[in-house]
Amino acid sequence: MSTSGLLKGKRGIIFGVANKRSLAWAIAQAAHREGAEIALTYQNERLLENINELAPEIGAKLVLPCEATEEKDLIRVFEAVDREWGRLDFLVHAIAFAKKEELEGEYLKATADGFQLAMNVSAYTLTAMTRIARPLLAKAEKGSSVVALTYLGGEKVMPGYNVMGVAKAALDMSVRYLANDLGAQNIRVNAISAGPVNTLAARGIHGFSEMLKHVRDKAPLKRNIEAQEVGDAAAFLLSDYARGVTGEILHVDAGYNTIAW
Ligand code: 0WE
Repeated sequence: MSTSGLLKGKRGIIFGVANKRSLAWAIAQAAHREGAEIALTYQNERLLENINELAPEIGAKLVLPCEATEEKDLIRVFEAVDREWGRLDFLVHAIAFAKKEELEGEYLKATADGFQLAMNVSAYTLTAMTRIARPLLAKAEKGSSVVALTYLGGEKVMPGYNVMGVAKAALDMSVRYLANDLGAQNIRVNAISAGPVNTLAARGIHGFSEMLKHVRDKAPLKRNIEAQEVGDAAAFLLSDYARGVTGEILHVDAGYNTIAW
């Protein structure tokens, strides 16, 4: 049940829950705790089993398949939301993909195909889904909130992040341009730049444990972050407490982004 109820009476959709370690799931749990009603999407049959286990934990009744790069899927999802709710108070984008071979070695070796795939999945989908959701987001009486997940590798060079870094740079600028387009309708658009967390998205990434240790040693808070801290920050951005915040990249990274050495 809701304790402080930051999101009481709000209805939102979250894209990108793959399993219980997903940052999207931490956001879903925080939003549920704060009293929101939540819809979830899952990418494919492979992830349906996970979602079917997780959705009941947060009382999510609307659980929809969605390949976010397919406009017809996005249209179908927001038609379903329109039928069920007739409006949308928030939308969370927690989707990224690059080919594994693009996430190691030199950026220079990026192929056109690999570059375009990372850009399309990790950056363009935010613009596409926000455009399609716009009429629903505009119906929220106290304004609505879009939150995306980004990473420091889109601001500064991180070895191996490569095409994902270029895609996150595009995502960050998309957040600002979308915020500017939608501000007049009281639709806010922000991103959370999370520090590294051991999720499915981090699995098999070369040198990831060393990176966790480096951040733990160097970050002002002298520790790594937990998924729950991303969930709590998202709850703020999705809430009316953040009503004056848009086009912002909020770093939830134990302060790591502020240090040069
Ligand atoms: O955004 C990310 C990773 C997103 C991601 C992860 C994978 C792994 C499996 C995108 N595509 C794929 N493709 C796969 O096949 N992060 C912020 C986590 C991450 O990824 C890195 C990092 C960090 C941190 C890659 C290289 C260096 C650091």
